[in-house]
Amino acid sequence: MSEVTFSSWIDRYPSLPANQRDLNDDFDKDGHTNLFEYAFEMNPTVADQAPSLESQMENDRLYLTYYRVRSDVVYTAKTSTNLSNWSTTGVDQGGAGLGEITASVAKGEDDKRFLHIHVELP
Ligand SMILES: [Ca+2]
Repeated sequence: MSEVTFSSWIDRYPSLPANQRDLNDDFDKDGHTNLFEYAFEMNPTVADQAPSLESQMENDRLYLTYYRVRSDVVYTAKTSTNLSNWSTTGVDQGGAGLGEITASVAKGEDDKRFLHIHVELP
């Protein structure tokens, strides 16, 4: 079984122009970089919807459930109270490995609390 890599994945889309094949390109202008589309098994040539992330607040704790697809991608849940400064402080990453992962963070004393998934290819 051969491992899928970013470059083998992007090669599945021959219609992507040569200058739109890097990690940070967004050929379909859907706001998702090619890396993000790779990490969440989206289509980089079609402006598709964001992956299904399920969030819920329970007992003053915010939970975010998502699916880790790629073994070479590092998925990190980060939290913010203002959507501009993000950190992993206090975030429970929900475990290692692939598959369904639920990250969570305590709401704390702040009025607002956000969680998102940051992806990178080391
Ligand atoms: Ca895109």
